[in-house]
Amino acid sequence: MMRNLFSRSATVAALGLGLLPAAHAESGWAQLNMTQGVTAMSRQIYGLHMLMFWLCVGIAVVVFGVMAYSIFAFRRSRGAVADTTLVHSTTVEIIWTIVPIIILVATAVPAATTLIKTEDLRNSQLTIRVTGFQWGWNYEYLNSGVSFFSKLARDSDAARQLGSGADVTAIPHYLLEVDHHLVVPVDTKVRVLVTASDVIHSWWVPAFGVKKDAIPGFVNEAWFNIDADKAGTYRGNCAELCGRDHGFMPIVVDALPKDQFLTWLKAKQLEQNPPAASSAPAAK
Ligand SMILES: [Cu+2]
Repeated sequence: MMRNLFSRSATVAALGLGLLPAAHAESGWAQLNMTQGVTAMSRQIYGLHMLMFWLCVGIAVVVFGVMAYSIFAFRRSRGAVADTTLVHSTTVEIIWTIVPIIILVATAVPAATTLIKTEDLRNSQLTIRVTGFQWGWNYEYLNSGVSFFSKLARDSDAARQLGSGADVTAIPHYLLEVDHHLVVPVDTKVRVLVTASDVIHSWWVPAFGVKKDAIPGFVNEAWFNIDADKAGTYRGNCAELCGRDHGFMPIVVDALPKDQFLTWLKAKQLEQNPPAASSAPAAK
């Protein structure tokens, strides 16, 4: 079980929320943990999370261990008398000030390093503008003339209506499917410019280690670079309480090998900008 918790499995745990088909989901205790994701960055974030987790476990074991031992071994029924030698002891106060400072500084270093890396948008190879709205997402591939809306899939939308009587377990990826998937290449540094057109939303794809607020009037930036061998479909959600239908604006990303992505992009360009209206070369 514990081994599962740290398995290097490439699939996405999705926090046990069933964000992926059962065949790809983590099993056992791993479902309770944060996902390791499919990017180097998400794994670094996971590593940081585990470091902090074990540090907290260590501190908890020591603190509660000493506490439990003291309560048991020095109980009143055994005639224990309170020891006052450590009351207002300068030495003790210095120690319990210094030790937490050391722990905080020691954890601040990896935390700051990781945070800075998540903000390093240099050398990105593809930029997509993500605009949240009530209730969906708009994706625009900058400088390519391709943009589209992505909204909750029709079968999910119909089933969620009050009194629909639909068997939601029969709907694949209920509330986690959209009509138009975002398509990105693997092994490419993809920059997302995240904004919103009405209220605050948040673009969250756990497998990419990306959760960025989409704020009207602001453009936030994030990036991800999916492992070359991790092509697949990844799911996320709006992570900001944005109103009535907050729970109904999922995110679905298809990660394709580079050549397939370029083929998709070309087809999309032709579809959205027919040759008559643009200088795009005709499809072979
Ligand atoms: Cu939202």
